[in-house]
Amino acid sequence: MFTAPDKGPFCFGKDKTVLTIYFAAGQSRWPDYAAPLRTALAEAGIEAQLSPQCDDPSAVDYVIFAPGGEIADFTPFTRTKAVLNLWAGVEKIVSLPGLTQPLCRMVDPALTSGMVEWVVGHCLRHHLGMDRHIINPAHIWDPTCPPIASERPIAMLGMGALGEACARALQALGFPVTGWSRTPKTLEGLPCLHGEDGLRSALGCAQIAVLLLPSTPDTQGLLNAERLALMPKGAVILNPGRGPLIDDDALIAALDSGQIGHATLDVFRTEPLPAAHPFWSHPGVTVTPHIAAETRPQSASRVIVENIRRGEAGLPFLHLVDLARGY
Ligand code: NDP
Ligand code: OXD
Repeated sequence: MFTAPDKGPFCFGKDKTVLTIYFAAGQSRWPDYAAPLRTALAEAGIEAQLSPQCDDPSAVDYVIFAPGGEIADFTPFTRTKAVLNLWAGVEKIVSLPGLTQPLCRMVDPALTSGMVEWVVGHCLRHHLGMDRHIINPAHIWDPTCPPIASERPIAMLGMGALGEACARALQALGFPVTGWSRTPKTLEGLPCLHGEDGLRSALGCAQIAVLLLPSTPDTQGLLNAERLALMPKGAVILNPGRGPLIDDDALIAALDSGQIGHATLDVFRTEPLPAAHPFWSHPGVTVTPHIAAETRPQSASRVIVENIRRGEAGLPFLHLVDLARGY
């Protein structure tokens, strides 16, 4: 049986189904999520037994999940109508054994805001050359003004929920942004390319490239030596997407040669980034510890509950992952 350790099951009416929802997103997250999830369920009029414990997987209607959570095999979850991920990235889930249930990734307005702030902040750091003035031990008076935004083309690789929001925010500051995605897209006022030719063309003029692609078999090592060489000399790379998008050795070589001026990296092939990894000590690399954006319990709980509501109403789930495609 499921237990609701602190509050017990929700019961708002005698004749309604009480759903069983298993919070399998890690015990450490439960204290932050318990109240917002219960509030969102109550607001949606959904009766549920919500618990971070599960004694009977075959009785679970919905699983709330995160990588590193409690489930390594979905086979016993025979009745489960959807797995609702708290993360946007799903590469650690799509290949878990027994996952035949619909998988929904997280598109959370607060997570999107966080990503927009990280991307805009780091673009502006490089665009304005802020480091020159922040770290200036010799007190050099160099009045060179940076170009204005309209003179600094940016490539946004990945034009999904996060990429498009970041592209629009950068555009609003005046940067000419070219997007790139897997499929052709027509977006109001925002050029978006696709395919190998599109990638070459987006990189060919980009002084800053932002990687907001998922990690899939098709995107492994996407930014390799050949593609880094397409960029204007001294270009900047921002990677808040996933570590495997970049060929690490090719990036170090491009930084050493000056082809790439700087790389600000939030995600890595191995996390935490191993102490001996050359990224830590390379003067052309800024490491941030996978903090670009985080799912927030209040807003994410509403997204999760909306999907449960849709599942119960027989409506299509939002943010459904294509397991074969990997995102
Ligand atoms: P979406 O699924 O909404 O968007 C993914 C985008 O990548 C789409 O535009 C898609 O193209 C494009 N894409 C996928 N595969 C390819 C390919 N082979 N070639 C070209 N384009 C491709 O994801 P989100 O925007 O929500 O998130 C993007 C990634 O950001 C996540 O997968 C995750 O890895 C990372 N992330 C990092 C965080 C952090 O803190 N560092 C926080 C949250 C997310 P199309 O539109 O044609 O399908
Ligand atoms: C995510 C992340 O995918 O935090 O949500 O990286």
